[in-house]
Amino acid sequence: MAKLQPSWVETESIGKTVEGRDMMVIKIKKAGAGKPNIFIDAGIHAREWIANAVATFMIRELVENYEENKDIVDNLNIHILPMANPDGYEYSRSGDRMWRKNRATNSGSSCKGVDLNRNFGFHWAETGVSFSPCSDVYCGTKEFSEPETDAIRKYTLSLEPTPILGHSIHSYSQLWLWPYGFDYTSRPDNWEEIKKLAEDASAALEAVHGKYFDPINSADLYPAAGASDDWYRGVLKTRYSFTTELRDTGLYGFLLPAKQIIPSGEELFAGMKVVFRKCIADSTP
Ligand code: 0X9
Ligand code: ZN
Ligand code: ZN
Repeated sequence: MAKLQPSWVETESIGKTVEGRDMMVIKIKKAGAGKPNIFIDAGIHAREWIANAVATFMIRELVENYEENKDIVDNLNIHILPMANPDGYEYSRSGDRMWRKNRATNSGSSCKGVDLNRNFGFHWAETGVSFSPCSDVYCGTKEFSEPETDAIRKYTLSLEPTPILGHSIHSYSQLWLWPYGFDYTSRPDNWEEIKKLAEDASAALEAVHGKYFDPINSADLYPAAGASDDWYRGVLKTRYSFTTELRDTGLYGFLLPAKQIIPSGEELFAGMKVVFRKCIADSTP
């Protein structure tokens, strides 16, 4: 029998996609008013299926294994968008398994889709984008041109207090990326504590199944502007922001076998718990 949804878990549609699907956020808000908020997006890129799966794994851990994760759930309000690009996800199942973008119609082109991780409004379109609608890194006509990114912007800006963490889950390459990613030389003023937290999280992750997630600056992967992580830190002003690139390092790539879902969830959750606990410690007087 299905477990009853606890009173402290709520879902909300934060907006509609291009094709009219709901953008569903799950809020784990046992901590309640006055406790810090955090926001996690997953599946911004359609073909990165392990990201959505791991987000739902973490939701299960937090909600159904509450007793084990009590110190986190009692002290943090956790907002998770496990399916940030549902139109693209559906198309990656029914049309093209390697689809990345959303499913926007682009005027003057027969090519569909905008790369949602090039559409956020912080140094938008300055690096690592294309202005061609046929490109996989097409940044759109302007910042937040897409309903999916605009819904994330509005929802996260509405949270009070401002989230202490914004986190984006992708695949693949096994990386724990820290900001900024739009340029090699721009860093948040507290980059040293952000970098240290990426290193600590990566170490905890590695201890679970021996997978190493390199904790590097995003721009050192390649400079790319308009990603959610940069906007969380630069505009929303979260103290921490990260992008994690999950398994693997290329053997299966985006086509990760289903038997790696649970271990991928277990290891990312171990890393995230280090981040969650730091967020709590920083917010405790
Ligand atoms: O290019 C991306 O959007 C991310 N990599 S992926 O292979 N999943 O597409 C990395 C984004 C890193 N963050 C920034 N560049 N700000
Ligand atoms: Zn700039
Ligand atoms: Zn991605």
